[in-house]
Amino acid sequence: MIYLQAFDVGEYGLGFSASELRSPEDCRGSVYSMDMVNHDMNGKPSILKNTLCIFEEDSGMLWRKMDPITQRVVSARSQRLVITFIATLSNYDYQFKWLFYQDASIKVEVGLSGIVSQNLFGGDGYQGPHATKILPNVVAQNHQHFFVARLDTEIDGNKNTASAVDVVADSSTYHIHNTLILIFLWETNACASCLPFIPFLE
Ligand SMILES: [Cu+2]
Repeated sequence: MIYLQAFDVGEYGLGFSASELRSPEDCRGSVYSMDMVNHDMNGKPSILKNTLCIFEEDSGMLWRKMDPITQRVVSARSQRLVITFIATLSNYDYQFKWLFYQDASIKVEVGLSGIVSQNLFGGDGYQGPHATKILPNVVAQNHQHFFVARLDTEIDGNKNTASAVDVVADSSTYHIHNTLILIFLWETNACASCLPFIPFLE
């Protein structure tokens, strides 16, 4: 196989690289472990033993309220459901966690740990902005990792509407950017800008 670029997920195969999970280091508490069904390089199904685990864990405070008059406090902890697997790709272990909360929010966490990616460097060695020299002829190149997830939830069927709520300045003249609830008819409508005061791109 020829690797054109270091697309870890697409070229190495994230599913192929799933590693067996071990409790309690990888998954804590009351753990439900599962095998994953994957496919091999020829498209044939293969079983990856004990590579997916499901468990619950504390995730901070769900809500709290103190009555200022009576000084009574009522609070509740949040439990989140974790579905996780770990893929070992060369020098890294990637942990993927899908997190389901009691307030109906869903999050994805991706974590990497391991050792730095290294290259040999000839001559007198490297001194420059593109890598860190870690031994006389060995460098760890500077690079980034990007993770992109696309959610197609289909909760309760396909008649759902995706929307976002944003707080914008009031104005006497109507403008789309003053709308508090934005309905997304197309995926591109959901693009958001990181710049302040420009809540959504059209
Ligand atoms: Cu890397």
